[in-house]
Amino acid sequence: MTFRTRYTGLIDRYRDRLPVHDDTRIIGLGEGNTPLIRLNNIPGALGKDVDIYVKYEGLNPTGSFKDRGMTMAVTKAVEEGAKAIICASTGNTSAAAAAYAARAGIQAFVLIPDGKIAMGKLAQAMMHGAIVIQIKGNFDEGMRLVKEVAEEAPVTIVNSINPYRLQGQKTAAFEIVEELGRAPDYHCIPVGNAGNITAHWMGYSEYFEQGIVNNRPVMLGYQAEGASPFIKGEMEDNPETVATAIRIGHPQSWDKAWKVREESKGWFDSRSDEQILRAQKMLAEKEGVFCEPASATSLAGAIQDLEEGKIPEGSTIVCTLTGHGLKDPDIAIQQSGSDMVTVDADLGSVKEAILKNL
Ligand code: AN7
Repeated sequence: MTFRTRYTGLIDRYRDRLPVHDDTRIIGLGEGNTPLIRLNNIPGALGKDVDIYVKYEGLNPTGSFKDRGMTMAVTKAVEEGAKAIICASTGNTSAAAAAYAARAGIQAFVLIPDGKIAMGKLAQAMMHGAIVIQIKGNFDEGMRLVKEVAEEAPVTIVNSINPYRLQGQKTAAFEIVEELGRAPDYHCIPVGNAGNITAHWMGYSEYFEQGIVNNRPVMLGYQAEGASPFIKGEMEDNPETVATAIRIGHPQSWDKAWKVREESKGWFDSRSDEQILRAQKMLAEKEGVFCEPASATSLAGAIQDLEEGKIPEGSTIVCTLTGHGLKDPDIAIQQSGSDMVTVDADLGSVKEAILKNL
């Protein structure tokens, strides 16, 4: 019997490709190494002959892809002597910042939009001991305030404008390539601040430029219709969407993401809240994969582009599912609540409920 080496997280695994030293104290929680799940039922339901894989980033320690960047950002902040970190967040960044700060023994401050953050994410930030500052404004206003306050107080910003975040997040592309033996033809990804699409392209390009693979994917970035500055071609001030994670009108990695689109010959497009929720439900019902609404934007994107022939049959597609479905139980229950039946607590009623649904 041989035992597998214990997986200790992405910094250990990709140490040579990340800006760490031999004696760097790693602040990690075993992040990365998430499953790449081939969809068995959805392509058939769409009547399309394609291989669609979902990279289930919801299985990271705090339930989103943010852990990849946060392990790097907090490791470096601690190495540089920081006693506190700060971020603005639509929820997942604050959950990750709170957890990694707790792990490091430093203080996290998180600015969140008042009332527009999914319940699971708020619970995480509070449980991990972050100081949660709700602002009467949206993410973009919070981001502006974080940049201003970091000039006046000893706090390290861990939003994706911190370059270590993208370094950590690029490892998702490494994992995909290693598993497929090549890069996919198309990579579909939800876009908010556009840090993740930028980081993926960095990862794919690193392997490509070093001759580890000889292809790179076409990068497809999808936004929610009500929060779609990349589709409108300009920043917007009042973003609105059910997918609160990507309720962002002033993306921080604006120029970088346009460059990704150009270099990968990709495109940006938007999907309605209805399409996003339909894709989320479809993944849960047909594949057993539960992601949060923002994450399903990638699949909603791929579905319409397949239907319209923009993505040809025969393609290998990877859709990033950025966050776990349990992050936002309210939306999930609202979507599915009508599926529940309430019956009397007797055998006849329970039996009837089963037989009429078989
Ligand atoms: C589930 O947590 O910006 O395009 O403050 O939580 O890299 O911003 C979250 C972003 C997609 C968009 N899916 O990624 C935050 C935050 C989920 C997310 C995105 C986010 P970027």
